[in-house]
Amino acid sequence: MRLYLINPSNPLVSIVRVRESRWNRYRVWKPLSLMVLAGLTPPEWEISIIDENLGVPDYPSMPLPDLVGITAFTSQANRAYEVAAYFRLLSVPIVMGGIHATMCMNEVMEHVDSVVTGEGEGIWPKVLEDARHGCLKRRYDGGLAEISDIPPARHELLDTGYAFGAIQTTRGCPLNCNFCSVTAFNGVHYRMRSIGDVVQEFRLIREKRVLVVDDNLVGTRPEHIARAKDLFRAMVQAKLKKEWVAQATINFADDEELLALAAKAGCRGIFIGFESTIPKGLRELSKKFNFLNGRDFRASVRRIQQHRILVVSSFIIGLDIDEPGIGKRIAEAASQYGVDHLNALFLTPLPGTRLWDQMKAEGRIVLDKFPEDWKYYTLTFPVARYKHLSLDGIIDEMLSCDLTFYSMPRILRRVWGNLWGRRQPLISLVGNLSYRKNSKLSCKAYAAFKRYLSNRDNCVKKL
Ligand code: B12
Ligand code: SF4
Repeated sequence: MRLYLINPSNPLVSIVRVRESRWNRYRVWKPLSLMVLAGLTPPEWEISIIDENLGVPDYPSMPLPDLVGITAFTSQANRAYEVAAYFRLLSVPIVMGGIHATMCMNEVMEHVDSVVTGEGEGIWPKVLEDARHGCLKRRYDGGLAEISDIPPARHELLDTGYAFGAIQTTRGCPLNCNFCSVTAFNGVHYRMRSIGDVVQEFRLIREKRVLVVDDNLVGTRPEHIARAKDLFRAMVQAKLKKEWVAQATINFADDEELLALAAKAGCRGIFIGFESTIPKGLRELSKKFNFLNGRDFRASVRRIQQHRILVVSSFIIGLDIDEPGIGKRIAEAASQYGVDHLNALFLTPLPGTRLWDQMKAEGRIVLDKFPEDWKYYTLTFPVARYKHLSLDGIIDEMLSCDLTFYSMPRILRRVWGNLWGRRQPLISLVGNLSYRKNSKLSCKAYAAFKRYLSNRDNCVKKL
């Protein structure tokens, strides 16, 4: 029995020609969900994982599979449906799962034979069994898996073309920000894998560099932090010699021992959602956690950097409190905090989130011709109506934010600081230049986006 597991090309990285430049490999990340599903698949299935982000294969020249499984984030949904349509014409059954299938089950059902909502661990073997007997159901629900049931991912099935391996050590996040799909998918459950399982799985990863995909690596409560320390200690003891990057909340900076252990275990970069520069903004996003106990962001960032860990910050533009000038204000705040990179994104109502419900009720979701419009749900386009910012206004704010933070003098100052602090100056330089180049490319993307809008209905007027 032949199984294709497909990650449809993603509009953000499909422009990356991975085979043309080795630097491009740093922009493509392994689809861990498919490697986990492969780990749950019995040996009678011959599995191929196809990541279209490395290049779309010539499907007609490939042997026909008995089953196709597709994963998709919302922004990949259109391409997922194209792939499904192709295989359906050939009468190959299609199963789709993942975050988009879970949040938009009815839509997905129109395009595939079978939809799996929730996590795959508890249900995928049953789906395969039904597929083998030709009796796939229209819908399966995997719910939330027992954390101990997560098998080691089949890392060896995808071992070329990527700069980073991928692993997951926890699932979910104890916080509940209104724009985030993580809690919508997982509830407020924060589940931690056994340290033994994680260390063992790290050993299966061939890449020296690894993306830890956890939404919140160290959690928020004392027991979460204690477990993170134990994990880092075990990683040091196991002499894994990996260098890794991860996501966490700003409380990562609060515990010196945690930072020292993380650095010793190989942490080289941390992605932190600052989201807004003022408490009112954080309150709007239900992320008050960031400003608890009168936090000093500059001091927090410094404490992390003292362990030679780069800090990538994320901010959101388009909050109800955001007025003209917000782009520059965010760039100035991020510079003042001293972060190494700034990743600014448009406030985007993702399906299934509280923000979606609120914006929908207020009639503010402007790009609402689905599924076509999903391709713009990458957080890099303004898809809604923003309270104080017009379409041109919010795009200008984004450009001003990026061009201010990534001006050459500021880049050189940051890289000099990294050189002085012996904090991966080369990576910092390349990262900064690549963000700078991206912001220039964004101008073209915004122009195309505006053309798309003006070619259909009166979308521009609504924005
Ligand atoms: C790692 C990650 C990335 C990596 C991508 C790695 C990759 N190639 O997959 C990077 C950094 C590149 C990235 C980028 C983006 N991401 Co991201 N990312 C994640 C993160 C943190 C982990 C994903 C992961 O690997 N999880 C581990 C696997 C094992 O879990 P899983 O994918 O849920 O799979 C399980 C089930 O869903 C199910 N399943 C999944 N697929 C299938 C398929 C079948 C057939 C079956 C049966 C079951 C099944 O079984 C699996 C095992 O239980 C998630 C948050 C999250 N917790 O999922 C956000 C998340 C998926 N990202 C999100 C977003 C918004 C983005 C960006 C748009 C943001 C941006 N501008 O940077 C981009 C766009 C990328 C794109 N593809 O279009 C949102 C997506 C929401 C949505 N509705 O689509 C999430 C949920 C985060 C959030 N805060 O809301 N991301
Ligand atoms: S802290 Fe991050 S992962 Fe957790 S709910 Fe907020 S945005 Fe989502």
